[in-house]
Amino acid sequence: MEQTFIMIKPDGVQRGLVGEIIKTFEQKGFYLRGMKLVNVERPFAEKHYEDLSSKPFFEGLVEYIISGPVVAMVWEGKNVVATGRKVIGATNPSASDPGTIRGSFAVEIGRNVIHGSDSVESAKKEIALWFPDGTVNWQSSLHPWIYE
Ligand code: YYY
Ligand code: MG
Repeated sequence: MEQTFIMIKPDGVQRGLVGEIIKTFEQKGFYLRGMKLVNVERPFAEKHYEDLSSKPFFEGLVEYIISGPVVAMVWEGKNVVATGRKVIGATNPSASDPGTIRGSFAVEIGRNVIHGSDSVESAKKEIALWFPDGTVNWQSSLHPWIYE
């Protein structure tokens, strides 16, 4: 099944939103496959956001990501990449729909609480970067009650 990379950014951790965010993905019916709390080194943050290196906000973005621990996760499920992006909400919290994570918990684009892969291809790249030793393979006993 499809997997995505989700990261609770330093503001999400500092503000105590870890449980709330995990709950959202769990209750939707996605499966947690990997999770770790990490202090990100600058070169690693630059690598994660390398596609944005020419953007004017890149330096500030890297500073933000290394400003405190983040929670890195792999979630699995049907259409989890696209659905995960919907659950997270638009990049700028001013435009995120109410009820989305960013719509509910964020105000500024540079403090938008959470990252989610934008395509299946970038999910694969990000999971390989953040979880080089692989993730945990398990099957929820509730699977037939969530998936037909
Ligand atoms: O995938 P997503 O996080 O929704 O947006 P991206 O376009 O990939 O940008 C990554 C990250 O960069 C965004 O979550 C906040 C920050 N950012 C910013 O600070 N200012 C912008 N104008 C655009 C993005
Ligand atoms: Mg992105």
